[in-house]
Amino acid sequence: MSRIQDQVKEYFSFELTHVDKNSKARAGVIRTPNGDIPTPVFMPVGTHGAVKALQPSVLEDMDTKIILSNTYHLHLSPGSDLIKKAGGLHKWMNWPRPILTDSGGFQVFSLQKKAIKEEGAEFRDQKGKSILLSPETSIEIQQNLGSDIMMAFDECIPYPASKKYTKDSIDRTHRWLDRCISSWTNPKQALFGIIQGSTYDEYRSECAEELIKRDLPGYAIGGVSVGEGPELMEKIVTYTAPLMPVDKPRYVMGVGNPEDLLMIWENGIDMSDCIIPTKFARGGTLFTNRGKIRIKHKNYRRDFYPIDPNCDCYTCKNFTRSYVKHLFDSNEILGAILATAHNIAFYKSLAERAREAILENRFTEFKKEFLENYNSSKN
Ligand code: PRF
Ligand code: ZN
Repeated sequence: MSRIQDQVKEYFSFELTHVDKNSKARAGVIRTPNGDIPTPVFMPVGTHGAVKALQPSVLEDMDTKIILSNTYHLHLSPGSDLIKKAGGLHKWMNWPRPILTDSGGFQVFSLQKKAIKEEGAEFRDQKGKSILLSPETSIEIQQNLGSDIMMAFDECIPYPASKKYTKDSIDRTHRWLDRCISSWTNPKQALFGIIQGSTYDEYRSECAEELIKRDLPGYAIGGVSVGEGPELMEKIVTYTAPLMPVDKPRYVMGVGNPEDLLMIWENGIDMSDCIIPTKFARGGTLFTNRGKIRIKHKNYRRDFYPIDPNCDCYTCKNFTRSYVKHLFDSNEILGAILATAHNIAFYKSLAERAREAILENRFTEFKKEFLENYNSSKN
């Protein structure tokens, strides 16, 4: 029997279509059993098996290619055995396209009360029951869910971290990675490794080297956007991305604002996810090509323009700012629905425009022009 790393190649692959001639930005296609994903791609977050406020048919109409869901939350409720019984997460939530699941590492480590041991991470659920999430349980849960891409169980190192803490943590994350690989039995699901290393170049290099030895289908940069600020994040991504294999997808986890996306794409990153577009939408913050707007502001009361006149989403084609503001003012859930649909469409369009620009070797100009417009109302 061949290694799982070789078996997965029959079901999962990455094609690097083009690298921009004047930057490191790249366009490609990720092929999964549930569909192809042109890159760069932004993945909307569906933590509990639902992208908040959007039904799957709406995401399909918008041609969303892939969503992210979470091991940790679905394990706590309703449990992955139940979802397996229902036929897997795709069938259960009626989303036939690719799903990436995060391993739970990040979600557990964001908790106040937890104990990190060699075995895994121990924490208590809402009822006070002790739960251990380990490399083995994380992979078992992700295989029960049946996601197209699984993430390795890692420790997302908090910022700031000492060198000693970082070294001990990455060594343990690499031992955990080997246990993840040993538990990985389904070749229709790809396993991605996660590069940690905090702000230390030498540890980012060491992690990249260790992960590449394991010959995984894809690699991620973790441990960024954890409070280090945009300058340090750019420094880490700029340093780490070139250490990642050219012929595998590169993913930055949990990023970010439109500015952050342009930065990671410029550095040759292919994938990212973030709660920003969905979470901001529900709070009434909407993205436009001329910057963010707070739709509840009184100025929009008599504003009969669309959210973004250059957006062709359902919300912008059919409703005015005045109406969407009114929905928020009256606490109508349609406000959250229309706002979320717009923000997700905005992020999708940003990734698509970036891809076109890369294919035409004008990513740098595209980025400059986008940021000029995006920041134009700040003066
Ligand atoms: N590890 C995992 N998930 C994550 C992160 C990480 O470091 C981050 C950090 N931005 C977001 N989500 N497993
Ligand atoms: Zn719109």
